[in-house]
Amino acid sequence: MRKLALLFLSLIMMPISHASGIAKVTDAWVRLPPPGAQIAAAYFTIESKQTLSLSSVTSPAAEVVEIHTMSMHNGMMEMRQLPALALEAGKPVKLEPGGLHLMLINPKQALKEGDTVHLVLNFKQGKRVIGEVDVTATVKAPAH
Ligand SMILES: [Cu+2]
Repeated sequence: MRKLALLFLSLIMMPISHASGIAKVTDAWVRLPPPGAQIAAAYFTIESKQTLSLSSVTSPAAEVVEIHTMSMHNGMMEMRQLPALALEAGKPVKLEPGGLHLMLINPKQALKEGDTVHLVLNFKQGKRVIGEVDVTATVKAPAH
């Protein structure tokens, strides 16, 4: 019983980490939106050594950031918001055009090619907040 209490104590006293040790994010970019667009999509590859979930994302560059998925519905591509993005230990997840993406809603400034957009990724394990990871994404025109 005492051992269990100690274990619990050490778990709740674990500091919230700002290190990138929680998850590795690579190739972060934002698709250059058409002029006047009120949304922009962001993509990256994310991998975590532990099973956890990307529970929310914020950015100083946009009013709201949502996690979206795309799927075919009655022959039409549809976007749907996900409450969280589940990550399995050691399995990279790719956010890419036509699939999973972050949706930046109401960008605070018009985005130009080469701009950098700061994203803060918040992670949870079950209901427990485990920390955040800062990501810098570069605005790029889609390569066709
Ligand atoms: Cu979307």
